[in-house]
Amino acid sequence: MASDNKSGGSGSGSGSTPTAANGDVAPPRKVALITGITGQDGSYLTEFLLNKGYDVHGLIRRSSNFNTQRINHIYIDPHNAHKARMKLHYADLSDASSLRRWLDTILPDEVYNLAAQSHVAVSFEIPDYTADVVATGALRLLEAVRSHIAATGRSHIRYYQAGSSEMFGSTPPPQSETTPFHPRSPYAASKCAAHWYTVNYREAYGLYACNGILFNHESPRRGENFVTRKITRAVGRIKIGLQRKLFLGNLQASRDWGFAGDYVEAMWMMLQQEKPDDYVVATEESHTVEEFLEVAFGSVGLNWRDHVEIDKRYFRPAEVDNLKGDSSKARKVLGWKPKVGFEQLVKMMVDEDIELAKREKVLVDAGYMDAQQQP
Ligand code: NDP
Ligand code: GDR
Repeated sequence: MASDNKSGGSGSGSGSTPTAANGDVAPPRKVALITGITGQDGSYLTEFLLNKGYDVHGLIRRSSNFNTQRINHIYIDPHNAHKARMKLHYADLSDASSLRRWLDTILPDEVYNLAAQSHVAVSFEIPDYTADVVATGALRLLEAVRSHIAATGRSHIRYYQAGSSEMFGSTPPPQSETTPFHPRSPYAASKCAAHWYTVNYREAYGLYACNGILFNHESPRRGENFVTRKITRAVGRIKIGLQRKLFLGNLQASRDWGFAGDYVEAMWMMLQQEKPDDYVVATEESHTVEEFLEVAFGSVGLNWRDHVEIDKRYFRPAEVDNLKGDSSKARKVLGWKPKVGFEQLVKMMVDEDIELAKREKVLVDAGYMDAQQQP
């Protein structure tokens, strides 16, 4: 995919108007704008919205390597204008002018703010940058939406903010919409700021803006330095003979892990309600990292204790010990519930990573890749 094809594509305006098979003119398609479209959730949300008949515009940031691996399978060259319903544009949450410009060009009906420096441990290393993107970035986008509405009168726009269970931090479970926040990292504190900016824009300007407070959600597309994917990648590579050891930090932390594909549906559901509100999205089941290891290694007949070593480097200056959501409001009001359970999720990830490791092995055996190389 050439980078020239990604940038500068003009927006489709307020949704292109498809013609039905019988010649009738169908209502214009809804238009969604997604920040963080190249991330795990962005890729699932794009698939979900395209299936719902939306035109999807994604903001991507410039990087020295292509960063669109997770959406390449749904990308159609914009020169095929009648077929391409996902379009990509360069922007950055640290660049307010780019956000306003694309809003004015794309004229979205729904805006999903998924972009973030989303790694908790890394946020201790780059706290200033994390706050700029996660907290102030959300404020920049809210302000761009507010000023876009003021200039155009397009007050029907709806905004989704990707909030996190990390905001609860050290407050004990079960955590619901009424549980006090006690963030334990620069990332979590920044997400709290973004949460309150969103509430404030709703109260101050009447913006239709929702906070989704999502607990951990994983998939075969999860970034490889989050613990679940780090484990399933290692299981695949160990099983196929490409790796022997896996170095991890705190195995006693508990997380409420769900499947990302289920969670993006909840984001969309929030924006379809009559009134904007905030919702916790969770499976209501919690497991330790050690339990994840048991199931993941056990699923391919391996004993994790033979392979895992503890490395202090992966411990955090402040840990979040125990997260378990109470998502009764989302279940009642939105009618949402998770479809994929814990064991099914782990198996899905292990199965995909075994296949990936097999492909890597072909490259290693052919001399195209070093076995030690972690792609
Ligand atoms: P990822 O880390 O997979 O994706 C983050 C996305 O943000 C990527 O597309 C990344 O681009 C983009 N991004 C990073 N910095 C910037 C920037 N300065 N400007 C524009 N884009 C940027 O995260 P997930 O998909 O897992 O999560 C989506 C959102 O939900 C995040 O906000 C995350 O904090 C939040 N969240 C995630 C949960 C989870 O369990 N997954 C749970 C709760 C909240 P690039 O591809 O170039 O890196
Ligand atoms: P988390 O996810 O911090 O919950 O944030 P992560 O997978 O990074 O950590 C979960 C738990 O595992 C422990 N852990 C390790 N973590 C990593 N990354 N690497 C290790 O080697 C390791 N060993 C043990 C951690 O200490 C932690 O307790 C994710 C992100 O997606 C956030 O963006 C999101 O907001 C929250 O989930 C909800």
